[in-house]
Amino acid sequence: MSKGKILFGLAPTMDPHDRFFNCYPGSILHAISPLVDDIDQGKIALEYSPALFNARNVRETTIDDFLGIIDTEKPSIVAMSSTFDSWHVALKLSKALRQKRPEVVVIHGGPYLDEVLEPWVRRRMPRLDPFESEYGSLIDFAVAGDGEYALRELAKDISKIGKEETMRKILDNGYQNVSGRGIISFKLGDDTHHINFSNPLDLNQIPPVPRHLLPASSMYDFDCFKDSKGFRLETVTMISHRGCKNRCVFCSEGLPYQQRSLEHILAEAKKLKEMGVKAIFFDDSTIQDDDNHMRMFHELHKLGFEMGALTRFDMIQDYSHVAEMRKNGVVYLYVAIEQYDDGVLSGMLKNIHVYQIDRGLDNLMKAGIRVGVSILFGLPYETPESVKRTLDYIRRRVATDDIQYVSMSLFSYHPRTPEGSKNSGSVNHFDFNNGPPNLRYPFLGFEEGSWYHPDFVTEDYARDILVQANEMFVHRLVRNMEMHRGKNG
Ligand code: B12
Ligand code: SF4
Repeated sequence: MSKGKILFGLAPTMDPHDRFFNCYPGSILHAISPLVDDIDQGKIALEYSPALFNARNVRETTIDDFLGIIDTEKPSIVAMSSTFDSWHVALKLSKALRQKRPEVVVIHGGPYLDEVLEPWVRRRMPRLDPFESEYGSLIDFAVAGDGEYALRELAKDISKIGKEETMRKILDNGYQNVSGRGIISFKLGDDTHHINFSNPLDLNQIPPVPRHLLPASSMYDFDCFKDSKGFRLETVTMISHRGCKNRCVFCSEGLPYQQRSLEHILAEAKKLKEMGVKAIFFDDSTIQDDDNHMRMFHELHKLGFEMGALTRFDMIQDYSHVAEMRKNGVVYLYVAIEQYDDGVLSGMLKNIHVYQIDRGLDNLMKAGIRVGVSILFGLPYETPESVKRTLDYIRRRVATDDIQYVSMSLFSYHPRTPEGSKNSGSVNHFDFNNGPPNLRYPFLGFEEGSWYHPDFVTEDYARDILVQANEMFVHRLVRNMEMHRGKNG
């Protein structure tokens, strides 16, 4: 009997615009790393397709392209990740797959599916429910939460005992020892089951993400690391921990916080060096959440890497700390301003004040660290003054070259955030059932602009901000990334 084959993918977003720097499909690569490692070591009688389905944005040909890969690769299992609006696309892809090859077992996971599987979301937005569509079950298994070991067990069992026996095994408590915390959902007969697993997950046991599934060109997606001649450096992203110790009201990240050891990170970095990687961007929400961050920068710099990371302004108040980061190879930091207004910052529970934004930016300038910032409009507590103050502030700091990149978002409701879940009772108001309601100008001039915003964020309101931002700092907006491309970008 021939071995089964698994195809991995990240469902593309419906937003047609450029992305901030890269398209690294982090979620799916993290989720599959133990499975790929076991397959590589011959521990699981399954092969994986070398073709990762990772289209940047939805196009007219997306479904055909996907089915084309299915025809060529003939997988027996498809494992797919969804971030944000891509869940709507994921459902369409699954439906097309069901119609063409109903025997293929479909497993889904990812940050947006976690939101869709919230019980109140399933109740209120039935069209998002993958198990109860008008075409029946569009997928076979959904995994919310930590995906890596649940996915490995699912793939192993499905290829060995088949889909239905795997479902029965899960119902018979066969998955109680799976590492990590999450929920496996599936439909057997007429009943949909949601089975919890909750065990420690040791990040230091997880093999490095299988970057060999990415094309070499993905290393040239980062504009913030360039050599002296303006060529982009070979760059990858990494994470040093998971979760965020803060709880801003609009954001879906949060606890539990988990940490990788320095040894585990360095072991991965040494392999990256052998692959010719020269720069690392840390995707962690706030790099200083990791108590070991400075030692990590130091050791990675000794290996020859340049680095960039995400941080918060309250974490860069001490100049000697910022200067030490620079000395240890940090050349770029991405920091959220959101709005340059204490009232708005307090409303979103950001725990940051404008004087910290000033001091933090000054410290970065003095230390010689390049800066990207994010700004966020459409918040329920913003005022015309706070919007103007924010745009003026960015204009001033762009003019003096203090800020290189500006990512401009519209506040969007996400079901799992404190602000999003407040709306759990207001039926039809935020009807995520129907996909992005604002897939058009001017909303698409913003990150997450196509999604659900408060009512006052009308077309005129968004256009006014977009026009001003374009007049003031068009060349720095990441939505206009084409203007920034390095020589080999
Ligand atoms: C890298 C990244 C990207 C990359 C790649 C996308 C991706 N998902 O990999 C790019 C740059 C393309 C991107 C774009 C966007 N992103 Co993004 N991104 C991230 C980031 C920084 C890291 C993702 C990651 O590697 N996490 C680490 C892994 C370990 O965690 P994880 O992603 O949750 O994956 C685990 C589980 O979800 C599960 N799992 C994941 N996939 C699968 C698949 C299967 C089959 C199974 C079983 C399990 C499983 O297992 C994994 C391991 O435990 C996160 C923030 C963060 N720190 O997580 C935001 C984040 C995922 N992005 C977010 C958003 C909003 C966006 C954009 C809308 C931004 C924009 N305006 O353009 C777009 C949308 C893209 C799309 N496809 O729809 C939000 C998602 C909110 C939500 N709940 O949906 C996040 C959480 C950031 C935030 N707090 O706002 N992003
Ligand atoms: S916005 Fe940033 S600091 Fe706030 S909770 Fe989200 S990841 Fe953490």
